[in-house]
Amino acid sequence: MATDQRKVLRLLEKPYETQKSDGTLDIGFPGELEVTERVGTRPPTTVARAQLGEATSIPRGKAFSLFIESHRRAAKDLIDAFMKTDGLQGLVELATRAKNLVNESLFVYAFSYVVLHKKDLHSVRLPSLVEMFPNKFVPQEDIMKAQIEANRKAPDDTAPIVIEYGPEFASTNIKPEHRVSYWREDYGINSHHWHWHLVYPLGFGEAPDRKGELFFYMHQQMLARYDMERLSVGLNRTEKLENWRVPVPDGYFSKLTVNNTSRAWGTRQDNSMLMDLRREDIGLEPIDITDLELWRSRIFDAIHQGYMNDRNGDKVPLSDNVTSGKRGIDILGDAVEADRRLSINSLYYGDMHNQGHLVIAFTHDSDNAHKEEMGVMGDSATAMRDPVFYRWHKFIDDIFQEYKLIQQPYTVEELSLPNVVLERVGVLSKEQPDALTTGWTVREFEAFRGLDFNSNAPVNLRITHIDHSPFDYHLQVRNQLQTPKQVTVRIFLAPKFNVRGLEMNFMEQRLLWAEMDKFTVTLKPGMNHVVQPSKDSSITNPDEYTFRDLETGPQPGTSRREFNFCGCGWPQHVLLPRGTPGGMIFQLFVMLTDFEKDKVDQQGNTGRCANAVSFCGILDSKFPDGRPMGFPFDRRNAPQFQSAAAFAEQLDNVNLHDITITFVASSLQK
Ligand code: CUO
Repeated sequence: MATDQRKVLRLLEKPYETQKSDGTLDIGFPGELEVTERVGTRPPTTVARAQLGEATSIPRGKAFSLFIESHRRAAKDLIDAFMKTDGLQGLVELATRAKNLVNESLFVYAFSYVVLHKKDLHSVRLPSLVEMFPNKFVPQEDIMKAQIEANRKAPDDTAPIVIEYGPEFASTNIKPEHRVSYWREDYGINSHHWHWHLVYPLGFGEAPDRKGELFFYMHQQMLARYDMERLSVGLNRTEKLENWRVPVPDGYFSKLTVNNTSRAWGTRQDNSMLMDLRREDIGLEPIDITDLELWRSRIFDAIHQGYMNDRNGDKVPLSDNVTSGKRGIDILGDAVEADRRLSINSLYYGDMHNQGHLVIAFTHDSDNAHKEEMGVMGDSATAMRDPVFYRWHKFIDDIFQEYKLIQQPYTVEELSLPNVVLERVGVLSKEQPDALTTGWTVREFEAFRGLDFNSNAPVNLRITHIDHSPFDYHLQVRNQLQTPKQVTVRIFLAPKFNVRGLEMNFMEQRLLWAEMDKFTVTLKPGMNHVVQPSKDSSITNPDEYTFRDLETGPQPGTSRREFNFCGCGWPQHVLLPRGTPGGMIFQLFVMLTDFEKDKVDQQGNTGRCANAVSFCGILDSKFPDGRPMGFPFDRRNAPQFQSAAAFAEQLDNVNLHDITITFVASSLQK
């Protein structure tokens, strides 16, 4: 591994330890704002308060939250300081000093952002978040046990200490919601969510293309997948959290810590009330439940009136049928999330989604009477563990759906593709047609780089998680033209039956369709057999890179897709819903569209971080599909399409096919 890369990666290790470099850097105590020290043979330098701006305003050891405006300003200032440095050497020097001064989670977030965006660092890949912050994934009790074992070890005993973590440790199964805790607490799902909010930051950096729309779509797709998982274990679909004046039935106890020692995340008892929030101690403006209600009402007014009011009082129409400028869903996404920099009028439409996260994260101590830390809903690396995350986001999604349902249904012309017939589709796994398998598997991470144990023995984290056997999609397509034809293949999956065992009409099934893959293929005249491996999905990452992977470097034969890995992307191991032990029937919906109409003009395209484009876009480039995200399920159906089956019956370019997913309640034989 190149020395430069090693220096950068070192800064992401041991986040809670005061940084020492080659034994010559002794930076004083955490929190010191002006320090003078010697780095190797270089002359003493000073980190001035002004250089880091507001970055030092968040105390070390406390939670850092992207949902808090003042924390976002701190992130912006730290990122600006890092981006302004001259060359790699300058960055490493400043970051080494800043690491001891700023909040640990803020540091890793800001430094990771810089790794993705600074030109000198394009060859550096980020290691797994699990290895940087094991405490955000594994209960404190298990980390403490490992610490005790490390303390007892003889200095020459270098046998690894293993921390086991898996679905059976997470909860009791007494409450129905616990049936899906293995999914909510999955390391890959939570680290994807952290990376997504790193790639799509609020309030700084160049605004990515269609950011508001992707905020809507990526979160809607995670809800679709969560509901598929719920149906797999016999639970109803997620109910939106829309009445904020009644108790929230499900509590949550993460058992995780904010730092590596004893500072616990806040917990939420069952049947807690949401309260007006008064936490000036962490830099929050006061928030009332009434504020949320007022913003909601203004946003719904805007949707029903068909326009939003900007700061000058001008009407900005909301429509998805735009030929230039932003689609309505994009404007709405920026206003609801809310990105104050991009919101059409943040004073009027407020900060709905972010403030909701915070109100929920502080139900247990809304006025700092107990001096408690926020709950996991405050951190994008942990929020998806809590059942209320999905109920809150279901409410947020409901706003977007209210808008989507007043858009004109797609016409037959928009949906069809003349002269191309999708004759057959199916999947093949281990030579079994249309029968897929899920089960448990084990992955090991090196945890010692994220922990501050004083031990010579490595500490490994052994996580049991859901996975599936790989499979291929097979498509039989007839191109009736005399010339080759480039098409976009769109593959979705949804359960065939609802929780009562009945087949669903289009509207009931609409929000359950999960995108599985989207790719471009050139059809030769006549019959074509298209094969696409599941591991190449447009939403997933290859397995996360660990520190060890990065040290050993890319393996021979590393694909372009793996090379492009930047952290954001749905984990490959949860690509499939779990299914049932007896085999659960799902429907595969495959649609071909005209690439000429879908394609997007990319200028100055770097093509970086392009492995999970449907969820994460391409870094510094346009979103590569010109259709509204979620097409064709983002709108209500035209009268002639009462079900997904009606699409397949009436359109030659669509095919619907039943497949079975069987959950083997044991180790998966891949
Ligand atoms: Cu991803 Cu609410 O946006 O967490």
